[in-house]
Amino acid sequence: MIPLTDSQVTRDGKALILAMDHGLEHGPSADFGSVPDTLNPEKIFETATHDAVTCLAVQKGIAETYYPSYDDDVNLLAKLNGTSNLWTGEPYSPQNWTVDYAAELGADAVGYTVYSGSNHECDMYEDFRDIQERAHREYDMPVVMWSYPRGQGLKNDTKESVIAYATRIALEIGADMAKVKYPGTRESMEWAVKSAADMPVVMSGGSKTSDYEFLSSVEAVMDAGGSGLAVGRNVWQRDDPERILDALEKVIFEGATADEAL
Ligand code: FBP
Repeated sequence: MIPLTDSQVTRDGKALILAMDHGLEHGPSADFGSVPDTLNPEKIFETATHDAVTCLAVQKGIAETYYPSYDDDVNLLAKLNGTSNLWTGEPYSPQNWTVDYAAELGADAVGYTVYSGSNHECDMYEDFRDIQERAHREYDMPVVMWSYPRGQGLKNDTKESVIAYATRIALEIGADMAKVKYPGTRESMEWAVKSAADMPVVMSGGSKTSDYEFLSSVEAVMDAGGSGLAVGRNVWQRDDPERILDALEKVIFEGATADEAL
């Protein structure tokens, strides 16, 4: 495991990863319809220059075109795989670019989604093995796993035992950080963090909620020993992303409560 206590993915061992791969994962109408300005990736890169953001997770086409103008101000997390929701089979997320190409574009870290529990689990573990070994051996580059158990055999993909399993899988197959869905309570998150031993765990933002509800879940994650957040819609679907980033900075890096941060 590559220690992330002081890296370009984290600040003081904590992370606020801004994610913007939703155009691929969900399509523009689903996530950008209410905020059409954000269709232009430039807008997200501007948002990612906020001090609170430790790195920006994007797909290859976006990194190739927009990252060169921001490489001094933004750390790049290359999200190497991704799938559209036009795919209706068992969950699978194909690799769209290589570790080598991500490194060439200046990536500081790579990200990979693994759907444990899917009928394609074996293929995804093999894909993950190759990228993890290449990232570690050749580039000393951390690998963040979007660890999302899902598939036809899984009824509830956010229950405590599933999220703890998700963090443990990430640890055991070699991730340096796991990004998991919030299991709903501080106690459940604590179990997920413990299950990951020394590997940092961050919460996945999810669909947009109220300021208070969102910040309270981030507060609970930090109280549970989590290392921060990887978030998309709960930041850039807001009218004022700066304001929520100011508040997140207080909760994640300064230990404030949701009430104090607001
Ligand atoms: P959000 O904070 O908007 O949920 O983004 C995090 C993320 O993991 C994105 O990287 C990805 O596009 C999306 O969630 C996938 O969500 P799902 O697979 O649940 O539809």
